[in-house]
Amino acid sequence: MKVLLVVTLVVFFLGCFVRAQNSCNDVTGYDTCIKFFDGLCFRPTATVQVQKTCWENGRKLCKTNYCTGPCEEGWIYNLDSRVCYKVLMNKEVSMNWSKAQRECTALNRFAKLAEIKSRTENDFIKDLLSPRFNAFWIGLRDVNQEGHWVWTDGTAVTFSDWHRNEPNNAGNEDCALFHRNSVWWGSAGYKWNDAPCWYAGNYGAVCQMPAQ
Ligand code: MMA
Ligand code: CA
Repeated sequence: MKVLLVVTLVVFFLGCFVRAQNSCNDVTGYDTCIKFFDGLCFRPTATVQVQKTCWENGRKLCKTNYCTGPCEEGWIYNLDSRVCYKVLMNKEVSMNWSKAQRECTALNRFAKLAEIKSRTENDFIKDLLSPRFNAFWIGLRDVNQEGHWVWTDGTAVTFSDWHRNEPNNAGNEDCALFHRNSVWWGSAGYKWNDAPCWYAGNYGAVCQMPAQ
């Protein structure tokens, strides 16, 4: 009888352990920078979308789990802003600003280039960017009035993360992007730069859309 009880208990706790390992909230094997989306990962529909390995000085630091949460399949949820993001970076042909905006809308009619209103959102997005692309368009322009930067929803910039000496409108630059590297600056660390809207170098884009 005692043995049976012990066996039952062991099986029960082992079961819990296995279940915990399979849940989003488990940190086994990962380091502390796993991002939790409290509660959401426990929803059966909330799938882990991206597992990104972070590196520092050639050392594997951690894996970051991102969740779809209440977003459409293929999008990543930011619990802080409650916005869904998708980074366009699989294109063979790179895109200028207008094409990037169209590509976002083509995914969903409520989608558009990202409008980044806070440091938290900015950091969240920067984590999603791939070094394979040198820059990523965002929904910010000064087309109507030089130096007056406006998000595509019409709101003026409150938060910004321009690179030093940017925006400089070098030869008429009216569209903003995250810039990884530049021959002029070296590593730009995905600070913002203004670039010509028609330019289509090795560029991706960041789309956003509301959660469902
Ligand atoms: C490039 C281009 C500009 C940027 C400057 C910085 C030469 O132009 O990326 O947008 O402002 O570099 O020197
Ligand atoms: Ca510039």
